[in-house]
Amino acid sequence: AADVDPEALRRRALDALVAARDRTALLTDSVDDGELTAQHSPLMSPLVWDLAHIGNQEEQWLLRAVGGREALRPEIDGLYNAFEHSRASRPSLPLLDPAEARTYASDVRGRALDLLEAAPLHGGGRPLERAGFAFGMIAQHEQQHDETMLITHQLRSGPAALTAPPPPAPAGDETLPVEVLVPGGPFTMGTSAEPWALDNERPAHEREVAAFHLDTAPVTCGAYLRFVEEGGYRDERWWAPEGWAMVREHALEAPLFWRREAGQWLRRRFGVTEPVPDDEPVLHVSWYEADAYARWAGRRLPTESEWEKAARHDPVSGRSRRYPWGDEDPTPAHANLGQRHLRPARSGAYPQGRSPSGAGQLIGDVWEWTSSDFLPYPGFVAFPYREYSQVFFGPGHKVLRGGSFAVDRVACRGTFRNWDLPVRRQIFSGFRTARDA
Ligand code: AVJ
Ligand code: FE
Repeated sequence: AADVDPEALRRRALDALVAARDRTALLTDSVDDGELTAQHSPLMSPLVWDLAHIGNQEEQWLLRAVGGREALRPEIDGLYNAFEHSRASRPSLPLLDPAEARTYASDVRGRALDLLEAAPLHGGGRPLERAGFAFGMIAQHEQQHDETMLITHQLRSGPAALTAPPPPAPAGDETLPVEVLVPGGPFTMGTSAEPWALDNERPAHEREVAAFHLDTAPVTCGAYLRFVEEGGYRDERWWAPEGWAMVREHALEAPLFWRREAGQWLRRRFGVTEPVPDDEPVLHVSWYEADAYARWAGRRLPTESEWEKAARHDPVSGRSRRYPWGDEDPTPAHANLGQRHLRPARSGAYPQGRSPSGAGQLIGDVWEWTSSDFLPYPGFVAFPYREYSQVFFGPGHKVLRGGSFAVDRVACRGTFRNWDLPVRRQIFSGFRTARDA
């Protein structure tokens, strides 16, 4: 499945780095300098922090670790270390200004591309360099911050700075079953083969998963609205204790960015207020809200292993695919990825992206909360740094799967794991529900 030819890998790395930088430019050139340095939400960094942090990570891993170069600006490392300063405190740091941040990031990039041109990219060598891993990791890192910056765009007030065409409509007059059956038995979870898989996706290992039913599509705004209107946010029965405390403390009554006006539910989406669409996956719900909805519906969230089995297991061959549709990299016909659209597609879209079980939209559209805590797989080894995954393992973080419309394909695959606090709602999060067979 994976390219091993060094020239193909070099091209793949170059394309991924260029695509990430084009997207970073779109996100940071679409607002003025005042907006780049402003704090749009205490939950987020100023955009100019993400920009220089992208350059700083690239410098540390490509120029210094791979290339053995001296630091270009050693004095700024601390400013852009996410563990030294909280997001809320970042605007008061002596950050590079927008022009300096752009110059720094492009200076680093020029040197990184020189390194890529000369990199051996063979199968041997140091693990960081094997199959261009460091280049792939840095492209994924930049794309992850591009998603973070898109969240900041969603949180900012004022008129829209970004526009995009709507995603494709569902295929014709097809009526999909509400749920699909995933047969019981073992499957291979995680990967040891995917060259740019991050440490937490490794290694491949066998898991036993009993038969279960899974929603064909993510839960829609229309379905979620019934939970809202039938008093879901006022009934303690549906909520985990911490979730109920969150609902009471913040007087929650609907997903983030929704409001009710003159008997109609509206939502704000990238600077535009519009009616809540009925058949689009619900977005901006916390794990607690997803968990409460599932209980109200008489169902539950899928476990992370269930999600991955539904997305990857091929019952004919018995092997796990890279994606629901097979091993082929995502194209625009498979999934809503890469910020090509600024919203999830309606339920039933992307028929070419379905899994063998018939589940759709597992990749792209909305991140899907699972019931599982973020934990290491058996045989996990932190690589190349403990702060990517290891320091987050434990019951405090819940796993999200599948990627959203805001995730680039380089950072999305059947094995990819994301995680966040169960109270988070500004992320592009939705969910689907399951039940035992
Ligand atoms: C994997 C999305 C949780 O954004 O906090 C970026 C990715 N790690 N820089 C995050 C990450 C370091 C991470 N998530
Ligand atoms: Fe980062």
